[in-house]
Amino acid sequence: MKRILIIPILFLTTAFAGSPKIDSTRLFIKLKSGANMPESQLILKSKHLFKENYILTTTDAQSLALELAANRDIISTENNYYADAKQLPKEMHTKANDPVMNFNAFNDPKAGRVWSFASAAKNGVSVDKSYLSPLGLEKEEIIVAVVDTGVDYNHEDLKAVMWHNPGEIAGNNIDDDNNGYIDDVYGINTMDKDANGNSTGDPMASHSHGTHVSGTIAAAQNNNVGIAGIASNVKIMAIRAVPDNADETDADVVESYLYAAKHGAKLINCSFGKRLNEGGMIVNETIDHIGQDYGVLVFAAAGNDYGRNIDSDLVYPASFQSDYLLVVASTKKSGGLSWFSNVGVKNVDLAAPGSDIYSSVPGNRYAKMSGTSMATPTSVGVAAEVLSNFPQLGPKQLKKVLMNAVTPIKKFKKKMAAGGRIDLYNSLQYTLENYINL
Ligand SMILES: [Ca+2]
Ligand SMILES: [Ca+2]
Ligand SMILES: [Ca+2]
Repeated sequence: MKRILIIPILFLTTAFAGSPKIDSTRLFIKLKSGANMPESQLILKSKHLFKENYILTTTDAQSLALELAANRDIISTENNYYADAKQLPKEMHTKANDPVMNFNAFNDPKAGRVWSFASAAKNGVSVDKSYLSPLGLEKEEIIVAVVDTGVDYNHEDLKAVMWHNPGEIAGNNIDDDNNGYIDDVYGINTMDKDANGNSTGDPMASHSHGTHVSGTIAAAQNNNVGIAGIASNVKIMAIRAVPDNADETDADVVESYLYAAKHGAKLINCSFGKRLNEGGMIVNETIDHIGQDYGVLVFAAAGNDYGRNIDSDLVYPASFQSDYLLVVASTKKSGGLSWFSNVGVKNVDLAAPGSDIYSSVPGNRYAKMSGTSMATPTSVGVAAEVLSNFPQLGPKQLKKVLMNAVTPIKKFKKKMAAGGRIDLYNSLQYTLENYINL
């Protein structure tokens, strides 16, 4: 008889939610080119986002939207929606009889617990194999933004791989690089605003989620401490935009994406999502904008609504249409899809290990977590290592490599576009062999 599984509750969505909650203090507007910012007593502040898009701070977003509807200088307005509260994946502590694998590429004492490092035949993504037979190329440093619940940047296995804003001096209460953020040394915190309503500069973790995601991508390899991340020459930019109840807003997501792109991130990990959107397109436009103008590829979790098809039953940002978005489903150690993972042959691109993933959590600890939240950084880690070896790849080329080089799995054919599990070894070999044709 099989052992009884204790199933954690994750990404618990509010199945009977009504319309999404609207932020009454902010409104997005699209201004006609060359037009002046409209004047209204309801507007407290305006901030340019990109192209014709602005965000207004207001005393009453709904009244302002009504007022601007008649203004010929305004192409459109869009509310700032909340995601709706839900539960993030929880830490599951390891058990004495949890299997420990033998990986030869790393000396990190707990790396053997990261089962996804195994070969494709053992349902992993061939991390160990890739490092044991390196291509011999000089690897470029890749900046990865983790837009999440913040990161414990003092963690013993993360502190060496944290991105540092080169223009910012820590702790002097001055915005040294004049980017609008004071003391943003590791990234920003859109969950914490200063007296002027600006996001603050300390993305220290609140929930363990973002620290776990970061370790999977980038935990220091071969330092004889903890685990190893999948990528070897990567820096984590920490952006806290997801509150502990996962009720993030579109405005904070847009701000995070723009910050990441402008400060050099080439990959963005988005292990969050929401079910309701009501036509809001600003996040989708931002993904296209940073893809086209900054060469960024955004990775989004397919979501954990127990096999929901996100082609017909949409979730965001995963169901947005963009060449610069890669959407990830979750697999388990036995090779199949995780019981919770969403699917969609059109909107889900590929799958990656996401069940029982062992990684770093705040306070120099390590724990397992499960979710498409964990499958996403597994893919980002693979992508970062490929990009590090082949830094000339653009975001669309990188997406093509990762999708074409999956380990094909028959059962996945009708569930996601690439029909298989991401694989580091195959992706590196595929790029090497097809480089001139990509
Ligand atoms: Ca600054
Ligand atoms: Ca400073
Ligand atoms: Ca380590």
